Amino acid sequence: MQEELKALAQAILEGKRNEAVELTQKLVDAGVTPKQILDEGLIAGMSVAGEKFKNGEYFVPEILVAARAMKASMEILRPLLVATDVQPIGTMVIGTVRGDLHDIGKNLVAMMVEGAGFKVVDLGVDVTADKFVAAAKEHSAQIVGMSALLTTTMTYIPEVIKAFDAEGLRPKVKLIVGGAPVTQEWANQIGADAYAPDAATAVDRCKELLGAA
Ligand code: B1M
Repeated sequence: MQEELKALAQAILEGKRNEAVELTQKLVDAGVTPKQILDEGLIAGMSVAGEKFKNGEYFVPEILVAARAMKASMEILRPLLVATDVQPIGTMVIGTVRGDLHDIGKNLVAMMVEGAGFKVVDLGVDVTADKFVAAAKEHSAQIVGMSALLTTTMTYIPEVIKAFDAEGLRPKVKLIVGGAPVTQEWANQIGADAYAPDAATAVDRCKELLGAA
């Protein structure tokens, strides 16, 4: 089944959704564990896609189709993973902040972080500080991600950070920020724990933050 696992990683990398779904089902039927299919098929494929994105070999459309293929395969694996109690490497709550309806970049980050083995709770767009805090508590998230695409909404991010401070959650929950107008310098200034300029780097930062959470 090693060949099929490699083929699955390749199908994810190339964004071939139907092929990825077929191979995932074939591997499940052959008795390969959901964990192995996740690690050596889906995550392996998404990691290479992430590297290519960072190197400038892949652009947003390629990442989107790869993530879509991964999501389709995950539909098959998710119930099996739950049944076998495979633990995610961490939990991230993510959303686009209040007043902001842009979600393409946030979705990419969510998909890639999920592809790296995290459980991701996506709160959608126009998310208030209260909602971020409540979801972080409910899901015992180690990481909360905030996305903002407008100069008028990025200013809400410090409000969310203040809410986490006020709840005394900062030692347990690490906050990562991103979106076109957000910079590393600004992230430092507002006291965020991490900043990522793109979805692939967000995966690296989230893994680093897990060590700190
Ligand atoms: Co809007 N929009 N938009 N828009 N829009 C921008 C952002 C804008 C730069 C266009 C422009 O004027 N040139 C401008 C903002 C100007 C500013 O604030 N400085 C703008 C504006 C003004 C507006 C409206 C106000 C327009 C109006 O109605 N007058 C309005 C606002 C609505 C609202 O949110 N309240 C609006 C509406 C819309 C649409 C609904 C039409 C649509 C959004 C559809 C959707 O998202 N479902 C839209 C779009 C598509 C854009 C542009 C064209 C593209 C954004 C995008 O999806 N990029 C954008 C111009 C542009 O960027 N060229 C623009 C692709 C995406 C993959 O990149 O989101 O940057 P991005 O995400 C990257 C990184 O930033 C990072 O990783 C991602 C992937 O690598 N990243 C993170 C993102 N979030 C992260 C979180 C992290 C880490 C990394 O950690 C948690």
